[in-house]
Amino acid sequence: MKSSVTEILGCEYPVIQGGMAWVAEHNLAAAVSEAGGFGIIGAASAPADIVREEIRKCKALTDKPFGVNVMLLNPNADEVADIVIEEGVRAVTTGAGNPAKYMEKWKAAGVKVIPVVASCAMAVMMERAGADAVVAEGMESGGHIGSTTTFALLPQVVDAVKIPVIAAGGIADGRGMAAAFMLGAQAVQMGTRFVAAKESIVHANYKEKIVKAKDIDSTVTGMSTGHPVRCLRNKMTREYLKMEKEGVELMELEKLTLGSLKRAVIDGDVVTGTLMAGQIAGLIKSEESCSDIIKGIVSGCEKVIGEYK
Ligand code: TUI
Repeated sequence: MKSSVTEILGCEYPVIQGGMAWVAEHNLAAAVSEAGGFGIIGAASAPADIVREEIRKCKALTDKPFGVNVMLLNPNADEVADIVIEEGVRAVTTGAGNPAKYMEKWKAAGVKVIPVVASCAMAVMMERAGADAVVAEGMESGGHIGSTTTFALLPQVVDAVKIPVIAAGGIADGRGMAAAFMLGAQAVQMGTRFVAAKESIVHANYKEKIVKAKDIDSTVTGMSTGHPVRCLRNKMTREYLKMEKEGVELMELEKLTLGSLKRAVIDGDVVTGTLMAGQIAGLIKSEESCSDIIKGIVSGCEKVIGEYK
């Protein structure tokens, strides 16, 4: 299953793994790339030397191309931007900001640049700055989100730019992938589905929360702070939302979330940890290998498109 995006990324299937903080480490990225998708190491807020180590560990596990997600709120983003060049990484995706200041040097080094956008305006800006493709990410996604749904955002971004568009948010099976293609996407990016993958290092408690989640089990914290984050409802989100409603100061709110993603991912603290996940969590019923996930979504997509024809 080829598309303009598999050409850009050098992978077999148009299935990209989201660059999730703490979750998207070398084992997951390598497993996704080995399975024919495109794995991504999430640099998130990691120190730059850790990101370099992660890239090297990933190279040791796979000869296939993989990428790095540069989270633009990371104070180390400048250093990470250079490391991806030094390590010859095939592609970068970016999140939570505008990567324009890195674009020229990434392009000059031959790194493919795929910013994640949540609006047409940002997509157009990124195309003008030289992006090879964009990920149009709907608010169904887990983690830091924009305000438009995938179903509304995707066709508008597809019409706004000439570069390929990758759909993200609310996609976890072949039907979702087929729907994204119908709306003009050239590939899909999935996060939550890969959090629950066998090769994902995420704590079993967190994976269980995703597998047991229902359609309405996610919520969005931080609407008032300008950093909305979608995660599964738990004690932490209840306290956060209560404090947010009361107009508690940002510093107080941040105390609740400091280290809370690591607590969930590594320690399995599903009570006070942040369980970032998308609205599609309710569709995920079991822990599967990356290979089974990718084969399943691709064959499911082909089946749906075949029936449609
Ligand atoms: O980046 C993400 N998802 C993330 S980043 C993250 S780490 C974090 N944790 C807590 C608070 C903030 C970050 C967890 N999940 N997705 C891509 C994405 N990018 N979604 C939305 C955006 C975005 C937002 C604003 C892209 C550009 C943008 O532009 C603002 C500007 O600079 O004009």
